[in-house]
Amino acid sequence: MRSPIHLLRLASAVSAHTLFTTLFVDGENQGDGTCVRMPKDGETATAPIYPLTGDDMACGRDGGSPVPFVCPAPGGSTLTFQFRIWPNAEQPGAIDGGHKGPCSVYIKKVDDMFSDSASGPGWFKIWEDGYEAGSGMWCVDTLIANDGLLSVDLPTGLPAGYYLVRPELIALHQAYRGDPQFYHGCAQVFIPDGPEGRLDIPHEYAVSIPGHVEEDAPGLTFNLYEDEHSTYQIPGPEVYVPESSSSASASAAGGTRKEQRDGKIPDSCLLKNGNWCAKAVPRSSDQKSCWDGVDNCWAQSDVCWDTAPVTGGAGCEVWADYCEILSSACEEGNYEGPAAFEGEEQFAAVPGDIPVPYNTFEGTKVGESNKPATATKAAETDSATAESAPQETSGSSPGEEVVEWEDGTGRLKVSEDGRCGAETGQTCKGSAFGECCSRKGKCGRKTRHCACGCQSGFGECRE
Ligand SMILES: [Cu+2]
Repeated sequence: MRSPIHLLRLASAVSAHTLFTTLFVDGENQGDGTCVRMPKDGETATAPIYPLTGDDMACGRDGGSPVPFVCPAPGGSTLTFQFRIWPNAEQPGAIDGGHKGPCSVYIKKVDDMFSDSASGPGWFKIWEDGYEAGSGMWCVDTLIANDGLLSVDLPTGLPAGYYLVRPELIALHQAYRGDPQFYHGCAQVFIPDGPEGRLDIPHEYAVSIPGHVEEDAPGLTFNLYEDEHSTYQIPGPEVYVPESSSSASASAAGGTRKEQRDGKIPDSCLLKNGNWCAKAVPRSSDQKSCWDGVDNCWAQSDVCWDTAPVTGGAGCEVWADYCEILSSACEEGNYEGPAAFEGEEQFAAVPGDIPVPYNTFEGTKVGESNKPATATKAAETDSATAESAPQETSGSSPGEEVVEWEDGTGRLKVSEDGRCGAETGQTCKGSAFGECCSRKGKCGRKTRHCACGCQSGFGECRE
């Protein structure tokens, strides 16, 4: 029953795990490691993160250390996270196919990106995907099919400011013996404008990390080889998507607008590698200033290599080539300088098309109706239109199937997939998922299901 082949493979290829390496904002590659907190030790960079109670649960190993850059990402923009088996992309691959399991995306607002702690309270989940019975795909299967790329829209209801965004994968192949494996990391983003007011997350959605999942949660002890996949429950809090207060014009009608002060990638940046930036070498006109320029160049090069993330130093090599050019010029007596920098930032090849955000478990996202931009965005990109439209439909169609029912007591089915409410015509009463139907239309037994917005027409409620 257990596949010994997989165990062997794990033993011989330690790197068959995965790491979140690269952020894309609205399809734009921010550069490997740029604005991403990553482990510093390349040997263990892709290994699962332990323990559940440790601070590394927040942003991964070394995730308590901020990186210098914070990437701008407007509310509602599409964030794409790339996961790689090989952090420096020396070989292709997202994660070993044996690592089946769910994915989630959490975010946390921070006042100060460089001093606030990533671990602790303030986190909430904006997206999740587990197992989809229709296609037989786990979220990790979809991730692999999308070449390691996972796209999620930032909510539109987030006030301007600094945020940590945390994609999380859980591999369940060893969960049955008490070893669910977490793979996660954090991107540092800045939202320049958003609705007025403080970010006020309803208590039932807010979590601390560590502490966002319970060790004995059904979704962490799940037996991938024996349990019915369609009964899988994603661990952690329910998804909460803050919506803009009124319509899409909320930001025009006031709202908050902030200037990014911290972590801006300088305009003077000639070249970037991870979170390092090259600055222009000072002008030179004689032998001494020429060689001073060369020294300046190599000093910057040292910093580039010292700070290169586990994704590599392709940019540092480009910079070193430039230093060589400057050095030859001085040697040849061409002291007027420096020569113009003509190198270019190096991007690892993106392994596939940027996928369209999809959402299996939240059939309709809160606030989606007042965001016609989503549809337009897909239609505008003509190359994307053909593939993306059907993909979106297939992703959400099982949840949107209209089950006929007349009233709250009429023809409700007992929930077979953990969903409940008017949209599905399913009740939690008598279901395997718990008797209460949450505000978001999911069956369960916890406070967030049985109180705070519990839907009494579709299951039990208690105060
Ligand atoms: Cu692994």
